[in-house]
Amino acid sequence: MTDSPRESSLREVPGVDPGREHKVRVPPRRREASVDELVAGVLDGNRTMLGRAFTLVESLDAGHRTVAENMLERLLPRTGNAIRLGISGVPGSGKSTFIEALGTRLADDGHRVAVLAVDPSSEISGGSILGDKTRMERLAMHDSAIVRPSPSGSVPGGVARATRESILVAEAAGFDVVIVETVGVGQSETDVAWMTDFFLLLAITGAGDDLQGIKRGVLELADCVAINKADGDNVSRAEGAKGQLAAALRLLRSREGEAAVPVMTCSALEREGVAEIWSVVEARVSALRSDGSLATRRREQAVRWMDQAVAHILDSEFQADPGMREECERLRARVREGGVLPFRAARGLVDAFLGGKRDEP
Ligand SMILES: Nc1nc2c(ncn2[C@@H]2O[C@H](COP(=O)(O)OP(=O)(O)OP(=O)(O)O)[C@@H](O)[C@H]2O)c(=O)[nH]1
Ligand SMILES: [Mg+2]
Repeated sequence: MTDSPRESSLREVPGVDPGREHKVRVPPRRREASVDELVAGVLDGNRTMLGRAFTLVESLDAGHRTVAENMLERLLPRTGNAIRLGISGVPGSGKSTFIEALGTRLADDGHRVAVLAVDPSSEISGGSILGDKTRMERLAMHDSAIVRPSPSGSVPGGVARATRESILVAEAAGFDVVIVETVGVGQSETDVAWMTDFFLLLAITGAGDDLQGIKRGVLELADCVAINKADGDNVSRAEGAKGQLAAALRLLRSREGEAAVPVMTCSALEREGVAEIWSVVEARVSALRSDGSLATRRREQAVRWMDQAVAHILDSEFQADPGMREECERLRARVREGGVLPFRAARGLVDAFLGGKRDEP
């Protein structure tokens, strides 16, 4: 990895005393990098440029979007070569600890590992839960790894888009394992399952050997479930939960020909079972790759990405339209009073918005 030193500059500042010129050191003003510089820097694995490329794809600014899309288009031929692993689980299930254990192991073995976080709470609160406590100190310091927290203060759908694009940036920079961590909140698990090759669900046992807060819909997306914290006096509870879950999964996925979803136990803290889980991931992804279904899965993901983008673009243009904002407020008040059917009000707003668009020169 090469790091370029931050440019510092000396600028001439006219002095108060006529005839004498003072030279004052001013903080460097960061010039925006050109698409050429970004592309070259990312392909070269330059960390500074990589950071700027991530920041760029996270930006909501319309000008930045154009640069980001031009950059991504140029990087695209160099993408697609990583194993994309999505990891989710309830808060505190040990995702970050697991990624620290797996990531350092892979990096020590010669892999290049990028970790990206999807934190949908940043879209609501503007803050980033995952960013504050990544618990990946060793991995973040590793020469062959990069840990990128979730962008904060985004728009709905913005984090997912930025993460999808960040995967491409990381692949173009030569990372061969991309891990996406997400807290199990809202739409985020589905989003992550739809941007990765393998979706690993981390579970933990509750008071008994029941599993905490697993949603059926999320279970259906999982390619493997790992019951974490199988250590100390929790081992037998974890083993009990494993048996129950395996039985439940057999019922859930009883369609003929469908392979059973592996259920495993591990201790991220003690780094037990982590290598075994990675073997499952590797075997599955290479099987998908060799029979062509990985390419199919990724193409279907790309189509879904486009469909979602249409909805997001329309929504953000609608929200940004000043005329619509007033009209929305007016109709919200009427809906609140019960004076108009919500669906009819929405229809009217959309018609007005599209009508306005058509009238534009
Ligand atoms: N005993 C035990 N504790 C663990 C294990 N893995 C994680 N922990 C602990 O569980 C707590 C939460 O771990 P994190 O890795 O931050 O969990 P997380 O799922 O990333 O949490 P959020 O990002 O907040 O959703 C920490 O105190 C960890 O030390 C494990 O395998 N065994
Ligand atoms: Mg975490």
